[in-house]
Amino acid sequence: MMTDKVNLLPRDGELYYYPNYINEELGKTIWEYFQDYVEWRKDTIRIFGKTYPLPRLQDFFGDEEKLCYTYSSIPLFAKPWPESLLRCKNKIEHDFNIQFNCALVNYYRDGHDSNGRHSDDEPELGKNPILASVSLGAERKFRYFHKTENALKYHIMLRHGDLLIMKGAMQHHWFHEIPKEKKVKYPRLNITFRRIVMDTLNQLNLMHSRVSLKDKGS
Ligand SMILES: O=C(O)CCC(=O)C(=O)O
Repeated sequence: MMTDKVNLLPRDGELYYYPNYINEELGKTIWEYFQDYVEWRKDTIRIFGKTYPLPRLQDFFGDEEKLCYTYSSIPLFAKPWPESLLRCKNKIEHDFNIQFNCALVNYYRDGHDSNGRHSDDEPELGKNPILASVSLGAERKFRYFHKTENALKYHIMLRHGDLLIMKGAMQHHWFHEIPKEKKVKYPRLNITFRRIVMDTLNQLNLMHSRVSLKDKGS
């Protein structure tokens, strides 16, 4: 299925677009689950020494609680999969022959919410991570920029049911973002399925515990 698509990146990575990939029934089930969801995390970010609420709601789900994903210095421990996300994960795994063990869910309440320029290059995702990103709800702009070639900047409009697959060296060489679009009045849900490499996570945890033992003078 992946081979019949054109790579949207001219170089240094791979990005594939599957419009309308999620069927009406599955999209509706996921959407309704998160409309009633009240356990969103209340995370903050620090910009130039000041603390602000994250400009979106988010939560993190996965195969086991010890899966921890550290994103913008925020440690996220996995909650158990809601049934609808598991169905969605199984479908993508089957269609693309890939395996995921967790997903970050972002909820953009309206066009004032956003996701700043970043790449998903955390060490626990391994060297060239594959991410499957599902969009539901309001249409929003997904911008992507090459990290060193300023002329290489593009965008794609993501609509209800669309899927993006990011892979290869994309996270090393490209940033992506969801900019604010103040005219957007409706919410949007985004789910990025990921695979945390357990060996790397264990090594990172070991390093962290050594550092904190040193801090305590042990
Ligand atoms: O909302 C999106 O489409 C992008 C989400 C994203 O960049 C992320 O979760 O890292």
